[in-house]
Amino acid sequence: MPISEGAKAWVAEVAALTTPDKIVWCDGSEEERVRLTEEAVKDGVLIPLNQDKMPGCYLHRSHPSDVARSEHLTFICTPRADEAGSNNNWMAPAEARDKAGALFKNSMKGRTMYVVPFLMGPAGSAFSKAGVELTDSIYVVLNMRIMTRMGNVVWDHLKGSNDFTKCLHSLGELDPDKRYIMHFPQDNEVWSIGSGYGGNALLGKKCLALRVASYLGRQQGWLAEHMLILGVQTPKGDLHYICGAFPSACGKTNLAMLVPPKEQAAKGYKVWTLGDDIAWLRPGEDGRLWAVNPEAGFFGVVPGTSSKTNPNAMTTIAKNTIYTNVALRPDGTVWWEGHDDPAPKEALDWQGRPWTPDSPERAAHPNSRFTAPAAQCPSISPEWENPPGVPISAILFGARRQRVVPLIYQALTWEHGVFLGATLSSETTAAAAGKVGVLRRDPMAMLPFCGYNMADYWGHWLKLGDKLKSPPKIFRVNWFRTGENGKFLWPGYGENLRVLQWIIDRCEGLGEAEKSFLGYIPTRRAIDRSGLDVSDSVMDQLLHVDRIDWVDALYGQSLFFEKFGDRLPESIREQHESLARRVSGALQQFE
Ligand code: GTP
Ligand code: SPV
Ligand code: MN
Repeated sequence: MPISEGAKAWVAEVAALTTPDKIVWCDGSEEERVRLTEEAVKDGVLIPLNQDKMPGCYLHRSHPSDVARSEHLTFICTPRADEAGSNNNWMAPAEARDKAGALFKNSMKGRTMYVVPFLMGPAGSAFSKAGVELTDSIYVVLNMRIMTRMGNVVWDHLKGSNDFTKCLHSLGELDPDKRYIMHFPQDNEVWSIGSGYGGNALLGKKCLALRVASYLGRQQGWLAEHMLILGVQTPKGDLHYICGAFPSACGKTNLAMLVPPKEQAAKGYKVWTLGDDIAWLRPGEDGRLWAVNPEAGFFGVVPGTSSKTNPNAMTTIAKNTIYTNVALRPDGTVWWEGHDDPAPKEALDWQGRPWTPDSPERAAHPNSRFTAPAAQCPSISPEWENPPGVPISAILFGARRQRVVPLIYQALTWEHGVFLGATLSSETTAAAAGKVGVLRRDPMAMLPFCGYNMADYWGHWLKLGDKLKSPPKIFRVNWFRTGENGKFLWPGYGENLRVLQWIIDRCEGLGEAEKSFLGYIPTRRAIDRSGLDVSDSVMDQLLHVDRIDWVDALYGQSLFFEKFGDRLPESIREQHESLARRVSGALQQFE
């Protein structure tokens, strides 16, 4: 198919503003990948790794001030501030275009502008969305090639239409003081300048597939979520698909690629991977909720990845992978904290500086990442590119909470489940610039990614539930509870399947539970611990809920909800009040 006319006109317009030396239209071919990779190596953007040990793998080092998403420089630029809500930074569209426009002026002088057509979702699917990213970063092009369906496939998909998201990106000066990530959802447009890092620069990911898509989803009756998608095959042969929303660096990739522990594998459990970061959800004609992964690759956290924690990821990233900000060993292979191998005697750290095990700093950046094709994952589901997606049995909301939140509990109803999502809070991680380990509210793990007012978003969740004859059951999970010694109580990773087993039991009307003031909590014996070294007392600590803690939590929830004023859906207010009543009832019983 010919290139859409709207794309040609827009490219000319942007070229006039940014004045690149050269314009390259990307076609997505293998020949193009080889040529661009060679160029990136020549320019020092990519360092080839040991091609015998790691075929097709390269290392990229970011600017040290550009290693995570910049949430404080990310704006939703809707005509009115209340459309963006207190969950977003807002700027008036005209002001945003002026501010960023001034930075884009001549920003590509002396550089090449790449035209990167890309699809979020499989080609030919009515649910897929097209985008065109104009960028002066060859690293962005090569990453987009892995993370999306990139190239001529897009023009075929569009069939001449101009229905694509305009994604404008320039590295600018890579100066945090001259950096903006601006979203104009009403215009289906994103402008990003001054950063080359993942979520700030690969505009198909968080910018299109979450912020813009969530805005469109509200208008069109679907949801764009920060969720993994996995399938669990039970010994009976049934398949249950599960989505999980966990904040950044809280375990989505690991859960999505879970390898069953020996005991469970022997019983006949099998886990399939469909997506590790983003899910688009729609009600199906059968009254169930269906999920599609719009991405084609994984942009995953490297540190902590090993054959012990995530063997499927280790296989996935053994070839054709771009590593960002990890350490380089003398033999041209990479290393990071938590790698299978012990610390190398000498290496170059993520900034290319000599490093030894005695160095005070970490060898790999805590937010170092791999970019790898999803198709390389050994557990990739045969259904992962199925245009209508897969039907969802359960939705998990998970986060990092050292205290207060038990390992697992189940919501009483869909409305209560939406409330569990709305009150999700987590200790911050290195995935966004800022302090690590600070507790913050992160509703549905979407605080940094919801393209409109969060109160309206909760309303949209509630309305969508009304359309579902068989809504997924909703659960809250927490792999990160710690004991007195500060160590994690739950072994996590593959052993999380034991928690999924209870979740599936509950979906099938089984699974022993006690009704607590929080929701349904499994009895100690309802979690399968066969072959696992977790004592009864540790299990009790994991499942314990403390009433005083929840009096405190209720107060924090009120303060948070106040920020949304009258827009807060009545049903969320009711859920909060009924939790308060249940907690105080529990307190009276306690006294
Ligand atoms: P984003 O890509 O930022 O959205 O992150 P993610 O949610 O996919 O998180 P990921 O699976 O990459 O995990 C982040 C960190 O949490 C890694 O360092 C993991 O080793 C660690 N982690 C993941 N699952 C578990 C678990 O079950 N228990 C413990 N203790 N740590 C875990
Ligand atoms: C996250 O931070 O949630 C990520 C990485 O998945 S990024 O693409 O930078 O958003
Ligand atoms: Mn993420």
